[in-house]
Amino acid sequence: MLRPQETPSREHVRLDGLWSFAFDPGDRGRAEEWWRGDLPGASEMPVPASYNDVPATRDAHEHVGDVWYQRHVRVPAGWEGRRVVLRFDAAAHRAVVWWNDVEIGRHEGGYTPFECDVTGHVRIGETARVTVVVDNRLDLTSIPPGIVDVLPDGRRRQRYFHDFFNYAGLHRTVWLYTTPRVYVEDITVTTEVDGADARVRYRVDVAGGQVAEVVLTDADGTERARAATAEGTLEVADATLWRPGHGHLHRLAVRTAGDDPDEYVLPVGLRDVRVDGDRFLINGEPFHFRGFGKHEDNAVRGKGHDDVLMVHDFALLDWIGANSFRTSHYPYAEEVLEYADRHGVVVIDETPAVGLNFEIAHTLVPGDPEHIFAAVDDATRAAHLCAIRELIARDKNHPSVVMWSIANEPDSARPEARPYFEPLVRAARAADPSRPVCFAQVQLPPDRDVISDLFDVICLNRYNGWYIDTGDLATAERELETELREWVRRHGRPIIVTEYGADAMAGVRSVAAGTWTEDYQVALLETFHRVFDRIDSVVGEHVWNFADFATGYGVNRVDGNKKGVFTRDRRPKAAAFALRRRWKGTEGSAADPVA
Ligand code: GCB
Repeated sequence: MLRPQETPSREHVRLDGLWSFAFDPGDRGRAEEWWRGDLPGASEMPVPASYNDVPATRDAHEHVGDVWYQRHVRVPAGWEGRRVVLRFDAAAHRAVVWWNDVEIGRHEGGYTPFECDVTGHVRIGETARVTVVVDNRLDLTSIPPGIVDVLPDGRRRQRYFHDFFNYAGLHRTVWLYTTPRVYVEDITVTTEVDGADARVRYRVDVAGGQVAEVVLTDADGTERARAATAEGTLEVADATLWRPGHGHLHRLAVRTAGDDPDEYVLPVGLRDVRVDGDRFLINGEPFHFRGFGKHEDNAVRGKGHDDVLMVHDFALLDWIGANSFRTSHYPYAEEVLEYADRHGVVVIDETPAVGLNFEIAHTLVPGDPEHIFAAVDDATRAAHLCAIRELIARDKNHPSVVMWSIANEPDSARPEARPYFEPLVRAARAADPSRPVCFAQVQLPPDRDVISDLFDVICLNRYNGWYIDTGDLATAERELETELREWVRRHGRPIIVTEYGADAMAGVRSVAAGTWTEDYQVALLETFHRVFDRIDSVVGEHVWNFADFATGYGVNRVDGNKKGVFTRDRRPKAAAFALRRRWKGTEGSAADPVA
């Protein structure tokens, strides 16, 4: 799915800003058809943002159910005769959209975009009313799954099996954009590197017409290859490659035939990715992942995309010497991937399939099913499949994305996990044969896991010294090493430790390095690093987490999860300097933090 852009044939208007907004705790809106007029009792709500923490009430923070957004839109006069599209980059988690009185689209899945073609509804020059209802409920058919309890007093309470707050709303940009009637619907590129040369295989889908030309240029605008077919291979001799740390981008300009041609320009990074034995290769060279599992999370705006925070986070990744991150536990805003493309940051791109596991959450589920796969059904599977396909459809052309993670910590000990995951892995490979596929595995030894052999890379989330052998790093070190060696012996594939870490309250220090201190966090990370450095097959270390983040309430959470090496407002803890020392070889010092 192509992201809106401005070209000679395309224009767009961002519908960000303050929208009219109403909570609907009594579920009246759909019955009373609120889209037909002004929202009753409306307040104002910024877009993009999570709505939860903006109004400063507990009810807003904990709202479960529908909320309504509305605004008026004027379609520019110059768009007469064009195709007009309303696009939502994200609506968490289910949305229905109306253009004046007419329903124009609905979508499920809170982290991928959807579009509504409004060409037939638009009257140029008139002002239209756009209304969106967004439902944040997670149930056993949604990805991620959850359960909504209805309490004796009639209130709803949302439970889920993952460890981050269920922020909701219009988290990303809303666009109104135009194309010609014959338009470039999609472009798919895969790239291969062959010594100094590169190859771009491309396919262009044109709605209602033909491709006129496809031109590949270098970053400085020099033409490198050209074709006039919808599908083909472009050879680039002596190519400047996209590589980690060097986000060199070519441009693939596509033009359709006819007297009203559409033009679209896709950034393309020439690189390839391969797993060979226990190595992860980018352009044929072994790559070692250094970085984090992150979250889209910040004070007040929740999961609302924010360029300021994004650029700052990338600056901190650079400062600390990270070369990669995982979009735990859902697809991030496309701006993030585009930034990673431009700056050579490597990404493991994850679906929102987090919490397919009752063993971790230890929660009571209605009907008392024995395990998650006894509780989910075909609808859940379909939602998971859809989440995989939508992720790949959106992100397939980003050179920064080197691997798909199709789930985080599912219950991979259950025999039922295998028939559940087999078709999903097949679907991911069918949607993109060019990238490895993985999932992040919860603390289970190789003899208890029934699905890891289906995947290309062994990705392990490990909490030795924290949830296991709490406070005992000597035992943690021994057991981690024993377990990793067993993975190497059984699977012989590359291993990335996709999570390891300890909660640390910023400012709590101790010479005894007890749990929750900054000192224990440093000691735990160093323990893991000693083990990694003794095992060649470990090709990646992603600390959990980049920054502290909001979670639901819990007796082991103090105002959220504190495993960040930065605080929620991005101040470094001691661990940040320790990581910088390891990853950059520079003495990180508080007195000289930007050196
Ligand atoms: C995990 C999860 C992550 C949690 C983390 C923790 O294994 O993948 O979502 O936040 O542990 O801190 O408990």
